[in-house]
Amino acid sequence: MASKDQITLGYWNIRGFAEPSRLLLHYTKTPFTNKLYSFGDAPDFKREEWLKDKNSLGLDFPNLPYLIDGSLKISQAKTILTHLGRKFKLMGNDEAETSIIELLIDQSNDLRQELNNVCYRAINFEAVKKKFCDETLPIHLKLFEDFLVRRGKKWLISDTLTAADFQLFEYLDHCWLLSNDDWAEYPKILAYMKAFRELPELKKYLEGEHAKRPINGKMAKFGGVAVQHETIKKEPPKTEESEPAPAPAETA
Ligand SMILES: N[C@@H](CCC(=O)N[C@@H](CS)C(=O)NCC(=O)O)C(=O)O
Repeated sequence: MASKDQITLGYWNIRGFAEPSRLLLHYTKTPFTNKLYSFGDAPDFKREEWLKDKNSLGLDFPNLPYLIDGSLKISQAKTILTHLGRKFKLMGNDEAETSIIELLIDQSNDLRQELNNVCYRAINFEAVKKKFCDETLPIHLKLFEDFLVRRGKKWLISDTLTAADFQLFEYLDHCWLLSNDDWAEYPKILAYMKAFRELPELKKYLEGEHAKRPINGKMAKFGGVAVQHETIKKEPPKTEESEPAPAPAETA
């Protein structure tokens, strides 16, 4: 097995764009150095820790996340994920499957970018969040729900995981944490996320380190501190016996 020194994944001390690759590395039980950079405190959120390293790592395009895999040094989150996908044979069994996996990685990335606009760029956060949850998110969820129904597999492509699953799960989870809806209209997605959470290879990581790490930087309007699944408010399914919903968790 490779030593911890073979692979270094560098990123902010958040889930953000690096977590799909971290999940893949944990799933494949790959030892790696999880290099975490911290932001300074408000109001400046200084990036000194990263800036000290930025131009001395030998990256052609210095950015976070980055991956050092032996002599290979790359940035760009999707490139890192597909590199790891190829390395661990998680990019499908033929060209067509690989293309669909890449499509799914791009599609779920689009969703994350929309979420970023809400979390980092919204001026009127509550209004922008409402528009995202009422209009944008349902469009994405319906597309993924229909895809899962059409394919009829346990995971996106087949009954074994591919690189796309690590990213889709992660970015759906970011949206789930923000959303107040129970997603009852998307039963396949709910089953998919539940099955992912229960993967024996990932359960411990998901319930430990992963759950404690915020999804966003601390300057974000949402997700800058870790939000626990158990405490975030979800509208309960509407049944006569429904209990009142718990109080919302404190967020960023
Ligand atoms: N397209 C790049 C975007 C990378 C990016 O925006 N990185 C942010 C964090 S998510 C950053 O702080 N980069 C460090 C820098 O700009 O120096 C990717 O997907 O990896």
